[in-house]
Amino acid sequence: MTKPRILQVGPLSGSPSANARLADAYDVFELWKHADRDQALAEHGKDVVAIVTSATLGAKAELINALPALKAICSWGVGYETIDLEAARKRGVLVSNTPDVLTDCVADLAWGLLISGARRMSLGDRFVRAGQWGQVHGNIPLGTRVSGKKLGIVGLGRIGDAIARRGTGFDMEVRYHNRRARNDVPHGYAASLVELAEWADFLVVATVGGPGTRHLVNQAVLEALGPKGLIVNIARGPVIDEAAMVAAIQSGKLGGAALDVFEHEPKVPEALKQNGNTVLLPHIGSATYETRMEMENLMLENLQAFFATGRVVTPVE
Ligand code: 8YV
Repeated sequence: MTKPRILQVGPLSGSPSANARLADAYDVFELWKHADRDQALAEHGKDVVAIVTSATLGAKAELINALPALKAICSWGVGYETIDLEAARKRGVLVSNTPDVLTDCVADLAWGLLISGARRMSLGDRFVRAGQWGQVHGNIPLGTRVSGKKLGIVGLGRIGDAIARRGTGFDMEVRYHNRRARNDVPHGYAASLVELAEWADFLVVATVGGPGTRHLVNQAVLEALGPKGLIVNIARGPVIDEAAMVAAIQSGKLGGAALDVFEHEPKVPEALKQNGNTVLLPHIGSATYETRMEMENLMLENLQAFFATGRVVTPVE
């Protein structure tokens, strides 16, 4: 039996076995291996029915429109701001992502960042490794208590909910900012993000990315969070105005930042690396063996369901 033809935008290197499983079940056109993309698309793109991509790799209109037989885009990841949904809709192309399976791990990492930032765990780790413990007078600067504090969440969706749930275990009061208030949660709603930041000790960014949320966390929000406040971001880098964040940290108007995502990944501003009040991770929110395996399985299930039934299991709507 001939294998269905798919286009893979790039290697899914953070997935345990996705590349091998795709190659096993499908006739894969490996786009990233071609130096001249346009020529490769013209030559090999005619019978491609589905694209496999990721939140990072995306699928632009130019790619979607270069594939005349395209019917589905199956992405490995929950975020889809890099996929041109409008171009897909116009062509009647289905789009799927991998929601839910990564929620717990991303929420866990948000808490790891929060505690690490507040309790200066990264700084302490660097201090010990540098052999400074016992070599210098004193120790690292005192941290901030976590339990019983005020937790602000920007974007109370699936991941925001999971972060909030963990907050109750730390005896925290939780409030959130969304475009609209939710009537199914016990947490307080702040219509103004500046007001939420003024109130919060810790502000965790868990909203979707894309043009609608770009620089939502701006200078005013960061300064409202204040010299004792900590910003945590496990969502998308561009949600925070990174230049404003660097300036606020450097001037002491913002207490600290614990970040898994950056505005221009993989570039991280030198000023953030040099500052002792930051925790910096390389976008690893979903990067556990279990979650990456579940993301891989769900992406493959979507693809399989599409070829078997013409529908996907977890459509982006
Ligand atoms: C992925 C993510 O690591 O799912 C998402 O939206 O940001 C992460 O889980 C990565 O972006 C996949 O490319």
